[in-house]
Amino acid sequence: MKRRAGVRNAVGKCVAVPRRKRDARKSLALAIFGARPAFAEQLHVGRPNIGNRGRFLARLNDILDRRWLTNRGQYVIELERRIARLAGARNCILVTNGTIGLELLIRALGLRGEVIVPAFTFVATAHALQWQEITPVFADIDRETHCLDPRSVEAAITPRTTGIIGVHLWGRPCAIDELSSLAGRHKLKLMFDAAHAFGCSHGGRMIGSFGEAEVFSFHATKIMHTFEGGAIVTNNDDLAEKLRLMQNFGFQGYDKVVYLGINGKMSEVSAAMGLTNLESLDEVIERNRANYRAYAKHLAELPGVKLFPYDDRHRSNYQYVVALVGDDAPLTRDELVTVLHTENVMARRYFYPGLHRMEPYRTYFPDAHRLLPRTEQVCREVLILPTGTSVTGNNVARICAVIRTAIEHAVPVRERLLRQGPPTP
Ligand code: T4K
Repeated sequence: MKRRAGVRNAVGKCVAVPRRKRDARKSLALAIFGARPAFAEQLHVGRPNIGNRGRFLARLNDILDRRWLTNRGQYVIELERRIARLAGARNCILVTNGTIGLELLIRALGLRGEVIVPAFTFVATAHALQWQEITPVFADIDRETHCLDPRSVEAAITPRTTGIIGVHLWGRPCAIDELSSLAGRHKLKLMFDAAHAFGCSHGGRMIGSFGEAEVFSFHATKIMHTFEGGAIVTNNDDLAEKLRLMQNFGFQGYDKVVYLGINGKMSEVSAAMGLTNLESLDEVIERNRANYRAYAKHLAELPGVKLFPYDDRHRSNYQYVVALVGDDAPLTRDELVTVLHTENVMARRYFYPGLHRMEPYRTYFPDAHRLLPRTEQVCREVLILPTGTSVTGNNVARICAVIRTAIEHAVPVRERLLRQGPPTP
């Protein structure tokens, strides 16, 4: 009896692969078969964008000449002013990094007990709560936006709930209107982790002015960076004043401490990098958009693989190129990651395996996955591909050629990977 031609996909279903492609292993130009890797050097997700080097160095010299290095110097003040304007918020408080920004805001808002967050986010969102002995309660996400599903949030509310942290994942705004009315009805504080969403909008309004406050990350890998850094933006002047004191040990003047505070200040050198990067933000977004379009073109009509869509009603920074490798794809996401890494394309599985499967949350909530079916699904599918100013259109074409070759020759590729042993990631 003739055997069916194909490979088993992620859910064990047989997916057809054309005969011509199944028998082509000898001519396959993939590094897993011994060919030269597609890239001589590793191509990373999150390679920092560097703005005008000359302007940064001039600012650096000025800082050294003036010997004012930190404690809200003129570059920090100037960057705060520009970010507040860009984000459409009255106040901006620059901080050491996004995680400290989240921690400060959580404390300044007086959150305690339980706070609802997605499990599909970077671990800092939950750690910022747990670090302060507040329990993060995981709600499921929407399959289309990868952000909190308001129905799942509502189902997670208990008498101990004091707040909700929405995350604008990949820079795509979460369900801001629904979450706002939910928070209003249940008298909960609503804040946003906007680490990915600098330069993005929700309808006609920039991300930065929603909820009680929003927090950006300016880590080196972000579209706009200050080496390490972050910002809290808010229209609430009292909250801003409190945050400013808390980030500087609680000092009000030289000798008077009025709050329990920490050191969450940004240095002048970081602010100088931020100002320099801000000047080229539009060019960086344009490059990201062009790369996104190139990926969309080159990956079109590939079985089981599609790009996470950005909603045209909102402005986006296109900082993440998110490919979704479905259960119907001839290769799994993890198999593709191994193929790409062998080609020196360091694709990432953000935010696998989901916070509910990481410590300490895995131990605290061993059954959480039962309540998070869409998080589980998306964690299996997401493949982040390199973009940014160090990635050219030719690079994108070559990365996509690797993916296409692997998918179209799934049978020999899988056989080879099985012989090779467990995947690298
Ligand atoms: N909330 C959300 C939703 C977040 O995504 C983040 C951070 C936060 C909160 C917290 O904000 P911060 O406290 O970090 O400001 C990276 C970043 O470290 C992290 O900031 C970011 N999210 C997350 C999505 O990505 P990793 O573990 O992937 O970083 P890493 O060091 O592996 O960098 C990625 C790649 O970038 C590397 O393989 C190489 C390349 N790279 C990296 C650095 C630092 C460079 O080429 N040059 C560099 O200087 O987490």
